Amino acid sequence: MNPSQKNVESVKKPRPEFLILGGGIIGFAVAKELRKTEKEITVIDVDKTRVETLRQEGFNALLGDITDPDLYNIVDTRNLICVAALSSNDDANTKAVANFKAVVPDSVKIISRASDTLKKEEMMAAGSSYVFVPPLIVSKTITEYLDLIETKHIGNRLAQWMEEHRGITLGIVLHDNPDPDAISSAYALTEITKKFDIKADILYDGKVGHHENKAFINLLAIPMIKISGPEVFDQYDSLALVDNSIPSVNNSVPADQPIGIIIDHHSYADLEPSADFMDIRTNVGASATILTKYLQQMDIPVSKELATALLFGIRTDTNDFRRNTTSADFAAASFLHPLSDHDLLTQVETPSMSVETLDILSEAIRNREVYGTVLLSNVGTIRNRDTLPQAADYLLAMEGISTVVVFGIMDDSIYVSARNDDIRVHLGDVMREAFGDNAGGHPTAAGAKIPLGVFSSAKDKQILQKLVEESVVKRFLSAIGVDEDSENDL
Ligand SMILES: [Mn+2]
Repeated sequence: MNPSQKNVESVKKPRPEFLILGGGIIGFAVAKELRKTEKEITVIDVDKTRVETLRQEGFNALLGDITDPDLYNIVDTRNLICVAALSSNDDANTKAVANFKAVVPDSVKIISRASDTLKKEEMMAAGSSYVFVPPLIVSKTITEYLDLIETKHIGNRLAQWMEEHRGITLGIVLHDNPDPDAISSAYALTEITKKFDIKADILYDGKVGHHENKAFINLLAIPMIKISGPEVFDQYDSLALVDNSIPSVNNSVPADQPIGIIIDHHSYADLEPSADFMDIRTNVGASATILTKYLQQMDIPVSKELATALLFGIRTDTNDFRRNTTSADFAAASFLHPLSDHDLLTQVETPSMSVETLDILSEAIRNREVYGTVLLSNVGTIRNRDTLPQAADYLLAMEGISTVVVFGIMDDSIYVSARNDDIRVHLGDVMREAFGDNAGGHPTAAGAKIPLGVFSSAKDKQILQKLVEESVVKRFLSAIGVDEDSENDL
């Protein structure tokens, strides 16, 4: 053997950008994925066979105990960007995190894997800047997929019912004295029935009381038939109940009348709804939200009038997103907003919410970033700073959110508006800590006006937006004590 080839490992240490500690299932998978980006990777594992396998796969692999405090000596750490402790052993990972934290500069990020949230906290305390918990990631992915399957399944079942009843006549019955949610939902259902050559009429009893509701029906020209007596129902092959579920309860349908379709979001104590097809989701704020989902799933074109009607339905039933609002309602509203006729909306409603505020709210919903229970949203350039606190108010109604920060740029300043309903936090103090003398406020409502001076060198508008966003988000999260890496989807 050529003497110069002896001890070749001790002469030339690997100089990784990414150091992976633990070459098991996850370490191996991560290394494989990173290799695609042509990064320098070294994997360290205590198991000889594993190291051998990794080498056969073409990886730089070293034998070593990841809990060894001198481990960093076996690699050249000059190019190091990240150390990832990915073994299946929580305690070993925690030790490795602490060991590396003590020797590498702060610029090197240490991340790790934990089997539960308790271990996650230990690792964070040891110096890990990002800890992932595989069971949580897996369950989240699966739940999202199951959600998708469920909505698809229900959509398919409605389509199937319609297919089986192709060509019939359908009476869509609203509850007595119908409101915009019931009316818009029925309107959406008639659009769906058209696809299946089903001729549907919207039937109602009682009065359309509120002048807003009258304006709504007239402006959108929704055809509705007032029920003249029980014989009306005999004219239809089948009946649907929308925004209500039980024959004879809050409607004039005879109690023993068979029902084809029920779509509703109310619950009825001990009364048991019954129909061929039923979709009752008591966890959403409006029937219009459910119908909007159907339109999306079934690829039914949504006209300006229909979008406007449904949006108005969701808004009135949730009292402008203040009552029983879930992320499904926000998602539906966000889908409908760009399709709807804003002038028409202003004509219909008493201006409890200006079109401008609705624009900003829609933008805020789209751009939201959620960290734990904190929601932040950059709405970009604004024309009226009063729209920010209004948007923040509405977003605070979202499930699981206790603090909202909405911000935007006007003239030469960044305007920040914050709202919260967490009594443990004094928002005014948090805002002052984040933005200094530019901010102030009360425990549950606060604001800031920050001069753009610091960013004025950024000529490009997009770069400016990005800088503002990063700065506001960072400062606020740090002041309120929330980890920036804890971003989640909502
Ligand atoms: Mn309703």
